Amino acid sequence: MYAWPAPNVPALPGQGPDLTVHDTASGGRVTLTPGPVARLYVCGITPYDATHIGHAATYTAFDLVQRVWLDAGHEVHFVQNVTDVDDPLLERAADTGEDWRALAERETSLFREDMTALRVLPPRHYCGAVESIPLIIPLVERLRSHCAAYDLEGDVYFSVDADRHFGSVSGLDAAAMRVLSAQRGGDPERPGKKNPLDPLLWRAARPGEPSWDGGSLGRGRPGWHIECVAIALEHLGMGFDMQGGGFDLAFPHHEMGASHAQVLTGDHPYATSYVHAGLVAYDGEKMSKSKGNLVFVSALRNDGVDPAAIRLALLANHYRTHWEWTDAVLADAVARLARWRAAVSRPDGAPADEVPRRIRAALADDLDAPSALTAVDDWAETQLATGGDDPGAPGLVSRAVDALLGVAI
Ligand code: 5CA
Ligand code: ZN
Repeated sequence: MYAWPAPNVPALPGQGPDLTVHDTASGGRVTLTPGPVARLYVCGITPYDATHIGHAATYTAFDLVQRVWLDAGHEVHFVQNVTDVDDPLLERAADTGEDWRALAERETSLFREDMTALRVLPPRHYCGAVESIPLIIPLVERLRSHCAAYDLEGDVYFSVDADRHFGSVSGLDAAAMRVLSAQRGGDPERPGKKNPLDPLLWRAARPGEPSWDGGSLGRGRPGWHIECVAIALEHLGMGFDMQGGGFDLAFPHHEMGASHAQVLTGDHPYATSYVHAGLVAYDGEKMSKSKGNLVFVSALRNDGVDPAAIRLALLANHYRTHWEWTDAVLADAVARLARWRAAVSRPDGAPADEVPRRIRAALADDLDAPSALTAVDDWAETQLATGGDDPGAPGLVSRAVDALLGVAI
């Protein structure tokens, strides 16, 4: 499916350093050294509700990855999915009486508008689960022929024991995995499974549910993890540079995805790094569609909030922390944006050569956006207090903030 329009990324003098990130699989920091083309997969939304601030924070974090890589001289091949058929989407459609396709299309459109407003660079390939079914079916068939999949009452399950690297993404023990599996879309209690953790690859058609012809698999619909694997292998191949998503995707989603791909290809690892963003809370609880404690990007925009201020509010929190959205977080960002705009609109300029250097160093250091914002704050403070005699400085700051932080001032 189509993605959304790309914002302009201004060119900056010089080149930034390579990115060091916290990798969930190794449990420590890794400096990534992509080839000329850096390959990034970031899991997309399940479109049964519009973009909330938690989604926006996660996609903004991975947008920084793209910007750091571009600034370091790489081309970026970025791929994202849309889980446009899955249990939560079908449940929501059934609850409200809406056609599930209409719901998915509407919320995906709204997501595109929100990403455009937030100046998130679009993926090169934006792929729906439904349109990817022809890619998914042969993978499930191959897993079956490798004896890594088995049938249970018409459904097809992946056997986690087929992958000797299973567990290497999350590093969790079986008991912890079992708890998370039950909370995050798995069915560890279902009788007849070889291992309670085994995830669905293909779900046989049920009355009232959409289904597709799966060839030897029979009619049904795809499981969640194989969807992302099919899309990532098709467009990126094994050993891509980063698999990204929110913290809640580390297990089971990214663990299972890695296992599917490793068994399918006989290769390891699926991705060179697994990077997870912290979860944003609101009213004391993780912001989530199922809890309903949501602040929507589109609602803020409709209230007249400048999307650049929303983006600054997200960047003021380090991507790995779990933080809480409050009115004060937004008010601080609105004030900061006004200060920065006032500073760059003065005709003269305080020396600014340090600004791109400091932003680059902060972002390359595990995407430390809060420190990058401080670098701009420091310049804006001097600029507003005393100004200077470098007429090129405001332009340089504004281009650096746009190119590296995605904020147009
Ligand atoms: N479609 C799947 C991924 S293939 C999915 O998880 N969709 S989602 O709509 O539930 O979430 C989309 C992304 O937003 C995921 O990376 C998820 O981890 C992230 N996310 C969801 N809630 C929050 C939150 N409160 N804070 C930060 N990120 C969140
Ligand atoms: Zn995914």
